[in-house]
Order: sequence, then C-alpha cells, then structure tokens
Amino acid sequence: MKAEVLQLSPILIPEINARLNELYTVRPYFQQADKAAYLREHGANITAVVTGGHTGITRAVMEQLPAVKVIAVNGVGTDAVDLAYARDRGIHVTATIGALTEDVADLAIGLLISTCRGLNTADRYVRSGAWPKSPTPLAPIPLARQFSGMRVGIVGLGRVGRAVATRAAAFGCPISYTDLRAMDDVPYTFVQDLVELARQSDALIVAAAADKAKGIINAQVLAALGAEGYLINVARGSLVNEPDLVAALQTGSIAGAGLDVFVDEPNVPTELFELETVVLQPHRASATVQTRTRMGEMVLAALAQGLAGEKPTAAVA
Ligand code: 8YV
Repeated sequence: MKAEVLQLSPILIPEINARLNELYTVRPYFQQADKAAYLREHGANITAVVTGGHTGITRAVMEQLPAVKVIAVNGVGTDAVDLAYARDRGIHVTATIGALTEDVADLAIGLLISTCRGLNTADRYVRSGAWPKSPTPLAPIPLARQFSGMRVGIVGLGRVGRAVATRAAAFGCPISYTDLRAMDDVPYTFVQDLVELARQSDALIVAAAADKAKGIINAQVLAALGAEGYLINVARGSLVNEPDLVAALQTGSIAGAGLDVFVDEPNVPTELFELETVVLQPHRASATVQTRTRMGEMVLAALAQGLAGEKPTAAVA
C-alpha cells in the first residue's frame, strides 16, 4: 500500500507532481474547504507531509498526525515549523538547503536595481504611451540612483547573504554585514549593531533567518538608513515592522524598497500600491523552473528516506 502524504502547499513542477502522485497517495490539504474535517478523515493515516517554507505546519496540525515520520519543507526557511515539538516526537523535518541560494540572491540584486533605477516606473511610463507625447522624453521621470558602488549592508550573512555579497561586490559595492558574530572567512566589514549598519549603508538587504528576529527592521533602523537609503527584503516579512516601513516610505524618510516577502502573505499593505518608490513581488525569489525542480527532487528524496526510517540527508531536525 502507498504511504499517505499530506500536501500543505502546491508544487509547481508537473514532473515532480507526477512522481509524487505515482509514489504516494497524496492528500491535497491546501485545496480543501473544510480542512478540519479533512484532517479528521485522513490524519491518522498520514506518514509524511510536504509543505512550503512560508506555509510550514502548525503544531495543532502536527498533533493530528500521530503516524507522521517526516515533514519535507519545499523551501529553506523552517521558521513556520515547530522544530522543538517535531524533535520531541522524533519527526524528521527537512529543507531544501542550498537549492535556492543563487535565485534568491539574484532576485535581491534585481529588486535593488529595479528599485533604485526606477525600472517599474519607467516601464509603466512607456506602456502608458506617454513617451512620444513628451517633448523631452525622460523629463517626467526623476533621474535614478546609481547602483554600482552603492554601500551595501547585508542583514544575515548565511548562504543567501553571502551570494548577495558576491554579486554586489562584482558591481563595485563595498559590503558590510551584521550577524550573530563576525565571520573570519569573508573580506566584508562586520558591523555588530543593526542601526549602525543601516547608518553606514545606501542599501540594506535582508537575508536573515526569521526564527528569532521578528520586527528587527523598525523605525529606528529605517531612520538610520535615511532618505537616500533603500531596503530590500527577500527573507521573511516578519523581520520587518511593516507599519514602520509603510510610514518611512510614505514620508520619504527612506528612498525606496524592493519587497518579495510580507508579514501576512498574500495580503500586502495597500498603502504600498500607491508608491512609485516601491517594487513588489509575490514571494517569488525561488520561483524558477531550475530551482523549483531541484527543490522538488530534494523533497522527493527526503520523503523516500524519511519513510524508509532513515534520517534524511536534508534533515534540519
Ligand atoms: C518558497 C521560501 O517560495 O525557501 C523558503 O523558505 O519561503 C520560498 O523560497 C517556498 O518555500 C515555496 O514553497
């Protein structure tokens, strides 16, 4: 008999879905209108879970899965999984560590360039048909801020933070970072205090794990970043105090923001929709065919190993 897998978020690669459905009886929890009833009906037979990084799994759901052996996160963040509870129950939790580093770093740089060079504003200008009507074509659009050479401050120098640093350094950007400790294997400047890092940076790129850092990008940090400064977030919305960020953007106390993640996805503070200084993405940093295929392969491997009673190679707990 096939093992039963509870699926909490979709997988967007058809080949991975096909293999998942070939190997297992997949229970698509994310598609159910009455999730509680679905869990009552199937919870006892579930031996594995597939979920997304942002979705995770609540302890309440885990409690209704008495036979679960492995929770495979199709993502790198495990902040939405109660790891301590999983550990207590001997449930393996896996993540796609390393699979999405390059894509997330690419998007961070892409967002920064889009934001400081006003790419979206200029795109809208061209599409609106306004260009031929203007006697001096680019006059209605303010001159942009140069990216090359910007002082870039990275919040969290893990895999993604380091990949961002490599990219920004190639654009001639001096790199500083903050993390729990200074790292001796990088040529970048460690700044212990986040407010100080913001003060010394033209752009702050958030790439930290969200577990213990809720709301660290707050009014004080944004004030230190200043009216010429940009904020980029490709990590988790919860790292940012969103009302503080909205206020800073509305009053121009920072220059702009490029955001892929939000506190209450898919709900984005609607005030941001009005602002030309903001570039918004619907949590898509890892959403390329290549990366999502690699992530899917890792999820399949984790399920196979966990269900065979082995500790999965990609286990984080
Ligand atoms: C994914 C993420 O969008 O890796 C993570 O933690 O949040 C994202 O890369 C998500 O996990 C896709 O399911």
